[in-house]
Amino acid sequence: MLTHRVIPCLDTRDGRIVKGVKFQGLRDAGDPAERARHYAETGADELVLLDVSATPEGRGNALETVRRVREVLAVPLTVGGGVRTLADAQALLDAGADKVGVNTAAVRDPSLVTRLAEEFGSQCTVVAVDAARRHDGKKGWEVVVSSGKERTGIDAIAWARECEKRGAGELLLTSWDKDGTGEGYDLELLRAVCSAVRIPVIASGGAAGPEHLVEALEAGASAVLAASIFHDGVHDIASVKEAIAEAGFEVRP
Ligand code: 0VR
Repeated sequence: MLTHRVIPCLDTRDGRIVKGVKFQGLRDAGDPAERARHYAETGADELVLLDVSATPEGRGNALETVRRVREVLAVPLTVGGGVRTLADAQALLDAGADKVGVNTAAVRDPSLVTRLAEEFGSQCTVVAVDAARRHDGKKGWEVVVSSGKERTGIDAIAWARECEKRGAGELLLTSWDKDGTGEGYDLELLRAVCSAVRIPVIASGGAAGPEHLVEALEAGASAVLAASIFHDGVHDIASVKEAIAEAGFEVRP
């Protein structure tokens, strides 16, 4: 049984950590390198750095942020946000990322997943899938892109399967509905995706306490990502890992 990973997420805009609800109302939540060091020292298994700057200027210092976080981090670092080309990915890997996350650009051009996996390897290729429950009573979830601003109508389960087929090494599955709400992960979405693919699925969006992370692992996630609870200091990584171990899951102490 593979060890389950606890992964804090640093959403950053213009070089600062931000946090909102359903990707909106972003408030300042501190300095990326400072928080990264704290998370690494208190047991984070990996870190995700997600640049959500909307403007090219904001994106300008993303590489600098990666370098600063890399300096203080010994655990694997996944970086996403605005990656559109192999060159974008190469720049992030050169700056110190171990894996690159793609989201909107891959939905627009799915061949990007194939090309990233072929060029850098599946282990470097993470596809972030943001999924929202369908409207007007329809069942299932659709893929949302551009920080949740655009509903694509694409079935999220089918998209997850296509990413696996194209060589994605793992999926970072965020529930748009649950993001930042503290209501817990969308467990139905998790169960549906985890039974549709064989590659690792990282649960994301909604965690407010250790019990939520345990539920996500029970739903089949290989790893659990959280932002709000760790940034707000409501729970620390050690207490979350204790709960996961008590629930009978393998976790790095
Ligand atoms: P919580 O643990 O619920 O705070 O959220 C974890 C995870 O959903 C977020 O850190 C991250 O995936 C939210 N993503 C995006 C965004 C946040 C702001 C703007 C855009 C995006 O496009 O994913």
